[in-house]
Amino acid sequence: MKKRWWLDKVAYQIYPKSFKDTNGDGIGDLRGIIEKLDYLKELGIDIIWISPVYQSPFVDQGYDISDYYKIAEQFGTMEDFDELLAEAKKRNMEIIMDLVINHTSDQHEWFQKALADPTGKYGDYYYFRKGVNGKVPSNYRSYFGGSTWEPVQGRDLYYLHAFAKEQPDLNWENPEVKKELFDMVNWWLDKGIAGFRIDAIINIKKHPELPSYEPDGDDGLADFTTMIADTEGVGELLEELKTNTFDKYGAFTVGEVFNMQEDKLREFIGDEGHFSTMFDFSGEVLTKGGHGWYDSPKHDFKKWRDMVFKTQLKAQGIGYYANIIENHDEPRGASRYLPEGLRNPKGIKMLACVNLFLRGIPFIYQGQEIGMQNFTAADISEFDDINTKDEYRRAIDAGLNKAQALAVCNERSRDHARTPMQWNNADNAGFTKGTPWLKVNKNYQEINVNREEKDPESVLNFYKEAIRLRKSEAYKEVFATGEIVPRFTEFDKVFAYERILENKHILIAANFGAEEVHLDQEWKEGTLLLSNSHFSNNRKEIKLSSGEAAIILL
Ligand code: TEU
Ligand code: CA
Repeated sequence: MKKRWWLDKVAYQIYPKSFKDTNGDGIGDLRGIIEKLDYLKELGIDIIWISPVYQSPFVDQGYDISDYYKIAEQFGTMEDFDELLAEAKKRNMEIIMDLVINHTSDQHEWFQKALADPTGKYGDYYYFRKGVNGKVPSNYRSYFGGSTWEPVQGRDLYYLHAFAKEQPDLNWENPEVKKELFDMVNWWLDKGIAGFRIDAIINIKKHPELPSYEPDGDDGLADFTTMIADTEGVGELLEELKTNTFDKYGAFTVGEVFNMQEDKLREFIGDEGHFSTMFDFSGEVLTKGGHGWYDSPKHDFKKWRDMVFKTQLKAQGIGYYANIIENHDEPRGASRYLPEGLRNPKGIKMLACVNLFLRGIPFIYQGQEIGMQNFTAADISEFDDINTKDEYRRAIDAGLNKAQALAVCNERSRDHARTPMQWNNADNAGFTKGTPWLKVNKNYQEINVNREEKDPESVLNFYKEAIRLRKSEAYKEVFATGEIVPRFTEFDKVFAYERILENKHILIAANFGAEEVHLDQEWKEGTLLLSNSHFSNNRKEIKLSSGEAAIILL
């Protein structure tokens, strides 16, 4: 039986490159994180997930690791890391690392040796295959566009990469690979980190024959996920990983799992599951599909709300999800989930209410707590992200003009989440004294930590209040483990649910619509626990203005 010590905790994701720069090179660093630990403590954070800080050529911002045992020079040293860990512990906070083990960087020593001798020991660390009739071995489309097969110069050989060609996939069928990875995981756990967020993990199990599939686009390719969905046995690998590593340390693990087979939830997050928890991407995935961002479905409030509920209900009696509205791969939650008229402090606080009190552990992404939003690029060159550049090209290839393709990226780019953290109203929002690696959002004069700390009505202070409520002695049990029951779903623009434990009933209700709504009166005797405006429940009904949210104890 799992010990779920983390259930009444709140987690926070740091994207180190954009968090805080202390040496003026324009790149956030470990010392910057140390500097801001008190800020996070004050916010109410217990667990910090740090996106990759390992040595890397940064083709995919550190998700391409060239040495698992080294800290990237830009970010600092192993001494800095150890200090960060110690300083976090002093404050009773836990650190979890990013575990990127589906692939390495092409600069990793293993891959360099494999390239030099594909038939030798290290060749079997990756997927090298012969071409078929002078062409690629099979027809998968990589996540970042084009074939997943990259030719090896001077030979009739290709290697497999689910993501960029600089991210070759590791061969999890090879016991030596698993041993190397498990040793590495244990090395980090021995240091005293609490666990891992586990990257792209569903991709580690490949179909043994690596077959081709019916093309799903004009490029003659089929999505890599088609093969993954057609593959059995990822569970065995995940169990092996767990028993050889996490289990020995009681580690906290959160899986980044897309495309899980529907009936496997218990195996993933049940009492004996592969992970402690995994992110709920079900709402986010609603805007995936088509041939790229340019022809994928638009956000639809009702579909999103109903999907969140469906997922929550499904997990009940099985396990707990990790709940997010944004991360480093997504646009800002405020820009995505709020209608244009509500992308203001009131609306942003409302969004916080519906997200933070769901069943499961909330993960706040850096800047979310101050209400950071998307930016508008005037030109594609303002984007840095490899994925955004690929999606721009896909849009152009599909016949969109430049302005239209740019608009697509302005809506969906991963860089929206990667602009520097806005600390104050000084140059570059106080993120760096140098030139930031990615431009600061123009709205930093208004949206920044320093200003919001002083403003009792700010988004930041609301987040603090909401987190305090979630973790309060009186209610932490009901929020952590209580049942969830969707409410008022007959209202198309209302997001409301009850959390119930024994005789405690708490209603979270929010109005995403432009019109005022009147919900029924059974709550009229309730006690208001939290409100994002001037809610008065001393009346016969619950009346919520546009953008209003209330949390009421019955
Ligand atoms: O993302 C994995 C993933 O499944 C991708 O589909 C992701 O959603 C991507 O942003 C597509 O738009 C993880 C990391 O979170 C991401 O930053 C990395 O680029 C990727 O793995 C490769 O390591
Ligand atoms: Ca720096």
